[in-house]
Amino acid sequence: MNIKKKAFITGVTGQDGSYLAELLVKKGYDVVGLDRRCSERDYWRLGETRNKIKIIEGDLMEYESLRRIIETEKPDEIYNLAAQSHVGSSFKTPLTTLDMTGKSVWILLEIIRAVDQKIKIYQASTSELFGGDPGTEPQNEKTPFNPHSPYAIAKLAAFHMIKLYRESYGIFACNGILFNHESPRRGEDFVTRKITIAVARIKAGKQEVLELGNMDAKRDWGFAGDYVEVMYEMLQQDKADDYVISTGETHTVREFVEESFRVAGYEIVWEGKDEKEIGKDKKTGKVLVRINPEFFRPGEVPLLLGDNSKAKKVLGWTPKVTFKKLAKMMMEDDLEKVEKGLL
Ligand code: NAP
Ligand code: F7E
Repeated sequence: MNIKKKAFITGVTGQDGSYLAELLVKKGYDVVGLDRRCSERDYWRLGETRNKIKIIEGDLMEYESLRRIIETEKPDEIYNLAAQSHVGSSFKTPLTTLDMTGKSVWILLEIIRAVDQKIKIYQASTSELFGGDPGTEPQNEKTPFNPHSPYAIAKLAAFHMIKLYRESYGIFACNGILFNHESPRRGEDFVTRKITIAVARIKAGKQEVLELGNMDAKRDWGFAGDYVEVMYEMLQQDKADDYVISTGETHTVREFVEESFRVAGYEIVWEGKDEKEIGKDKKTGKVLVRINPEFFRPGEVPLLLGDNSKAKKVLGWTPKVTFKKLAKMMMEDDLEKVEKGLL
């Protein structure tokens, strides 16, 4: 008789949580998701999957209630995806970020240690640990860390706690050092989704212009649907370890803007420099993109580019969706949402 495995996902209402829940349900898991109370929740990311999983109210910062959930549900695997995940916001709320993104991992590890050391845990670590110093790319598992934001510092502490509990207590704990990954379910204040929503609204005449911060920043953008597969794979190995997950391609924010407008039928021409830079519609000369210094960050990560050879070799994983396909997928989805009056 096959005994069903059970997974507990924190952050199940977020981008990655929704794709992971879908994947694990397909694989025959019982899935339990943690959901913090909010004033209105429509579970739009989860869609049909909402009815196939169990949602339990709780909060990352509540030791006792998290412990009760884990003692009662007895999961085989925990996927810790919940966090204050916005780098820009972490400069505005550094202490909350330290708690939600860093300390919460201590809490979970302590619960595993107390309740059942056989529970495996996946930690949503990040390429932000590298800080993107020029000359260190492509970044892999051996690249030195140099975090440049309260978010990255909190994630760095979490990274080391995972490693420490693995090495000290033998807990099956893995860090997935994931580079940026996006999708039509991406939060609206991350740059890719902010761009695709704005382009779709501009095309529909609902918005005049797209305002951005640093367009020179380079990111290695992949698709969230591809990346959740590798979270699962990490926990199925004989040995717990840490892996860089990336596409191996890097592009500027400006290139993502150009590509998104291209999918929507525009060609953007650039004029001016730094804060004066503008993007115009080649056909009409209308300004569609400009810089708003409000979106600059006190600390920036200029260039991320990942070397995923270890994940390829050990986990047999390769990303299916790369830059152009990703921009097209997101752009087409937001064009449709705007057409339906959803944005
Ligand atoms: P996301 O869409 O922002 O989702 C974050 C999730 O965490 C949401 O479900 C959120 O709940 C939940 N959460 C936040 N604080 C909580 C609390 N105190 N108690 C319970 N739940 C809480 O993030 P994502 O893009 O899916 O990323 C998933 C994880 O991977 C995050 O840890 C992120 O830092 C990390 N990561 C992401 C990327 C990327 O490019 N996407 C790359 C590397 C690492 P609400 O719905 O209530 O807000
Ligand atoms: O910014 C620049 C910004 O907020 C990307 C998170 O999932 O990936 C994500 O962090 C770049 C930065 O993502 C705007 O300055 C310009 O250089 O989309 P983002 P992020 O900071 O890279 C990592 C791997 C994570 O772990 C995080 O959880 O774009 N940028 N103008 C802008 N960014 C935003 N958000 N808004 C702008 O208007």
